[in-house]
Amino acid sequence: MRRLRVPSDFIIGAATSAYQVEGNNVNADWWHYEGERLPRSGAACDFWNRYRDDIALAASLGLKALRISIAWDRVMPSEGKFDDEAMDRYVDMVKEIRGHGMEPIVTLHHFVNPMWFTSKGGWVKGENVKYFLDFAKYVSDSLGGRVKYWLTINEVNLYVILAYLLGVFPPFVMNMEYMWRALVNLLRANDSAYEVVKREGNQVGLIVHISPAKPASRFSLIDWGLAMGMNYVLNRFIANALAKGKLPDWLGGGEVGRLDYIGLNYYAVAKVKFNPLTMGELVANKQNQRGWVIDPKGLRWAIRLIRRVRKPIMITENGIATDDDEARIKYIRDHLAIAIKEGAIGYLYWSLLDNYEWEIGYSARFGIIECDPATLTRRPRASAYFLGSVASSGELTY
Ligand code: IFM
Repeated sequence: MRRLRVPSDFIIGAATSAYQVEGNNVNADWWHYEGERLPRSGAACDFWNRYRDDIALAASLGLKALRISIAWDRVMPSEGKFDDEAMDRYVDMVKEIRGHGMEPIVTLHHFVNPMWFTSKGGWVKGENVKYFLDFAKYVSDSLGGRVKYWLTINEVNLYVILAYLLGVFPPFVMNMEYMWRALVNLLRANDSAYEVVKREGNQVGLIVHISPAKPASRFSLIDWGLAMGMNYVLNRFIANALAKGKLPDWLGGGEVGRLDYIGLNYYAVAKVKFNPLTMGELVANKQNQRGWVIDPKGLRWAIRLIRRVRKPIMITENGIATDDDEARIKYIRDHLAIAIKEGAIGYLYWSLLDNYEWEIGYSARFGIIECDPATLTRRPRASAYFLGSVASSGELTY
């Protein structure tokens, strides 16, 4: 085993998102489609009521940061209306995180929109961006200077693929043109939200999801072609746009990419295989309940790709869905070592708790803390103590 010193300013913690842990986000577009096209989330982890205990538990493990998101659907349940009580609870969450000596890292948009926003045409309409900015301003005014690390939009590049190209997430659109339109609007929303949230001393970032695509068979030209296509649409387009700070002319041009640091979410590589029925599919790996192919070297590739943006990189998500906690510890060791060696500024494991994993419900367990979906009992796994001890000792053996 080798030893690695964790730089003293390197942030180690865990990540969550509002919809996946809070429960009963009844004004969200996602909630609207549950039961019909999506699994029910119900009370999720009931973080909305239990956050104080969860934050205390995270801190007791030794973690130094907790990433949360603010549910737009809760603080703006209908158009033009703000729910101050809901916002007060987020203010309290941030105070609790700080009070326990951890760094709060706050995301404004994590996949979910208020239903009223989606009914107005959602992200494909440029004129709707203003609603998000009203929300960003309200949140920024309410949280004031309590938050240093902000993240405007989670996985901007993957979200548009899931919601507007593959039709897996609401509003279930399968249209390439809509996907690009939504991406442009979200990137513009990021830039404007940056202006709204930016204050002296804070850091405002944007999150991208990078998953290097590889051909399932090195001997198949068609697999190579599919992998190249996926690398462009998912990985290279966003890296290039942010590195150049502008959109290509075919998307209308214009500056994009206002950010102080970049959040990088990396989980696995994508092995792409031709399938005559669906065109392409991803090869599944049984080691991961999500089926993703684990390869820590992919994180190095992702960091090097995103380095072109010339901004500090924080690993804002990295995780494995498994019941084999030894495998989770190995996963964390391997990826955290790469993150440190490649000069990232932080590493947030996904996720603090087993939670609602979108279109597959509660069947993927990413948590370092087990959360029983029936009883909501929390039980830290060995991986939680492992990550906490690295964070507090400043030393990683790998
Ligand atoms: O659960 C999600 C999270 O919401 C966004 N990034 C990927 C995670 C695992 O699928």
